[in-house]
Amino acid sequence: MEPVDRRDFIKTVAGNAALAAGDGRSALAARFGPGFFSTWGPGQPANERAAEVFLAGGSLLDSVEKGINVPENDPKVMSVGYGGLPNEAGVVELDAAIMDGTRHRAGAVCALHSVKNAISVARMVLEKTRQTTMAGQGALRFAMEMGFKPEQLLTPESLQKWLDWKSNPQRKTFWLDPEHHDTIGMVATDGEGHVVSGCSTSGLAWKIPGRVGDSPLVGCGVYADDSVGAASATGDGDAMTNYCTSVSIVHNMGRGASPQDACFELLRHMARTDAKNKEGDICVGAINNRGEIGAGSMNSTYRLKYAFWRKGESQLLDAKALY
Ligand code: SD4
Repeated sequence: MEPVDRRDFIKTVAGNAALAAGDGRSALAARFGPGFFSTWGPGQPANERAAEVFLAGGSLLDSVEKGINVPENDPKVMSVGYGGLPNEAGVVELDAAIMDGTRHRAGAVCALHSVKNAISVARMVLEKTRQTTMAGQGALRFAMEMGFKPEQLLTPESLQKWLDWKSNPQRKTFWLDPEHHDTIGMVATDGEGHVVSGCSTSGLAWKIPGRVGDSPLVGCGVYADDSVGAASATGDGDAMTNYCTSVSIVHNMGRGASPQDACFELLRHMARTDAKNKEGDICVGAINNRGEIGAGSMNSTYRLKYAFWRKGESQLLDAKALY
């Protein structure tokens, strides 16, 4: 499928088609090629890193994990990892999950503090345990056991923003800031029918401590099934969790919808069941096991930008909005 909208097309070269096609994988891979889709602007360097890892022979899971590490490590991305805006109490609490469409299994961490690469801790949950989701202090303890080092995730900038918020008597105790929606949701295929979904976020700025959003929840922020495809979501996790967005989109695709139609079907369902959702910050993206992609925003006020990498072409595009 062609990307849904070519306005704001930004093209950078991060390899070339020959590289993608000539990496020794199957003829099918050469035809469709691997594809990496990520939410928001910081998704573009994340895709490029994921593609680099993949083309160097890494697994799709490695590629998605390493790609997501890019915004996690970037202090300028204020809703993921290091430099992410903190909760009400000034603590950066991270949510992340990664799902393998072949094993139909995920690893996830919720409300993890002091470790910036939440997606890598989630990957360890997937690879080293028989559990799926770990939260809070237990997740931190697990991360320490896995060799992650604790560090301060507040940067001078995010600390200052929190102090400004804290000292404002009119402050909202819980709010969505469209400026700071950079949560990375990445869906990817190897071009041979394997799909992975990953998501990492510091969640909503100034959230109530302990709050868990949609990002680390299997079926909400991530879902991947090699027999169909993969999906992810970004925006108001409290609204989206109630609709199990990612699994709904994958099931829509399973019933024959294109990734684009599958995203819009979910958005329409949310709008039908609760009219307030029409004004909601709700964005989704999907890829099927043939490498076709789709992306949708509920409305044009909060419109998703998404990054897509295929055959050495790295693009940043606007998703279509339903309203
Ligand atoms: C959350 N869905 O914690 C996340 C926030 C997000 O872009 O996606 N921001 O609700």
